[in-house]
Amino acid sequence: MRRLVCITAALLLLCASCLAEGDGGKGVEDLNRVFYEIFVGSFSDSDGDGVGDLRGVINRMDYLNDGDPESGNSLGIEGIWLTPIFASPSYHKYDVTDYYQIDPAFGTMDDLKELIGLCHERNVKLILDLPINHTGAQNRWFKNFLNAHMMKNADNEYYDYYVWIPEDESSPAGRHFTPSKQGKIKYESNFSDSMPELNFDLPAVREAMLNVALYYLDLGVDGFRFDAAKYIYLGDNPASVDFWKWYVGELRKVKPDLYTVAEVWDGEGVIDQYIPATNCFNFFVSQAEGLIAETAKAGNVNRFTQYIQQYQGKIKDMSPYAMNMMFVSNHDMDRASGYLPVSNGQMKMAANLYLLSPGSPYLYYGEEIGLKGSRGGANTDANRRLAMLWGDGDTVRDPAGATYEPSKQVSSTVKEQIEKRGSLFHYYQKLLSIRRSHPEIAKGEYKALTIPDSKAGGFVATWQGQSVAVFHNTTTRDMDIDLSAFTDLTFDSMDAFIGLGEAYLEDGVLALEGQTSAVLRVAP
Ligand SMILES: [Ca+2]
Ligand SMILES: [Ca+2]
Repeated sequence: MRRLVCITAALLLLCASCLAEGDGGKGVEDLNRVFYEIFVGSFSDSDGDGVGDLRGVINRMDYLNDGDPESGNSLGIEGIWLTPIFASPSYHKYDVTDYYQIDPAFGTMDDLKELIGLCHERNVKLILDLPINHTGAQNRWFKNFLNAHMMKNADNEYYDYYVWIPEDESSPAGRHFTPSKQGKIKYESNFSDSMPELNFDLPAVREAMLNVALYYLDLGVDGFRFDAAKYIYLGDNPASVDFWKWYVGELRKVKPDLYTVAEVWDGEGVIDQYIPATNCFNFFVSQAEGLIAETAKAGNVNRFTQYIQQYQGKIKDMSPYAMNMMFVSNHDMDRASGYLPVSNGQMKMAANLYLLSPGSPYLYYGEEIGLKGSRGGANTDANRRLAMLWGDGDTVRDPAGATYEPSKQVSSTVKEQIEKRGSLFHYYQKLLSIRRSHPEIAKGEYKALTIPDSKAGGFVATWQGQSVAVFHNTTTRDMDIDLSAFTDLTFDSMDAFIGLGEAYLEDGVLALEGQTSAVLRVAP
């Protein structure tokens, strides 16, 4: 009897901690994970038709995360973002025909369930890309909408499902409307004529889109990446922000530890408006001209660490769920290895800077092998979404329309890089391992350790009473850094270093070679 009471008490305690997860963002620490963006059609092909698919992702789970952090056989990512997988006529699938069907080229609902199960066995979160601002023109909802207008049936439930104006009315400034032969109307289509924009003033539309997300949460996914989040009401940020506050709030009611990240591709001031509603990608630091690349190219690390400290403080004041979500490139951008050469160490320094930072950073598939691809003269996004180079007979092919010159592609495949010591793959693997074994970096309280008159810099991160410090030297010059000159902290030991050179700690002086980062244990 006594034993039973103990078990009951333990269960009660467990439940209490479950509830606390979603209470005021307490569970957010577990979400500070490295995510890996998979452009599904270009990743891995399981059935020989040349198109990547969900079974392909399942087959590659050991590569991504084999569930054993000590094995050294996998990259060690902690979350996966799948670009859209719903039925759609395009290769990119951002124009959805049916939100309740997996595109047949990508697999089945059972495949998705299997992938979710596999991820969760290995403590990997899985999020789906949710393009809900617009549907595809093949969507049944849009067909019903056009029919309702053709029949002039204003009572039809789909009559106002999409944003429309009479054909003789001119489009509001800055917005694009497409004339429809059916029904003498023009429908809003800011992205493409084949991507009609839903009318989120209609409660039925909000409910329909909420149900889509609830369906997949029920299936077990951990959250979503929200496509085109600022276009819900084009040019009206407060109305779009209110929408996401409501939407995420409803989802969090059923899943307190929900993970969300929105694409608000804009300046920091606009992104800031959305943070109280949902976490957002940090576009400010990404791409060739972003702060990560700038700092990686022998830039001043102190400017970077001061920015992170300021940004962390700012977003945490805005939301208890806030996380800094940094990345260098994604499927809409030129590949990072084009402007951060692997050969001169700049790609590695960029990785050090943002992956040894707090929050939930992203890798775009292939970055870990230096995969290349840019829009180029052909002006096609397909070049930014080229087939993963497995080198082991995987039949995945470049998407339709890709024109990237194969001779410009990285020569070394996944298979070759796994077999080769010192490859970029092994570099990323080691970097993620360092991050994982120092949870203070991802989850901790961040404080910049500014080094006066130096381009080298660092920070201290404290979590659960433990502190580590990270220092970066992005220049090619070796440095001796007298730590006592700028901090009262005592450093116990050198825990790890990673980069082109080495690092040593002796008598309070950190010898940090060029293009190298060091992780030091701070005395309590
Ligand atoms: Ca396939
Ligand atoms: Ca819209």
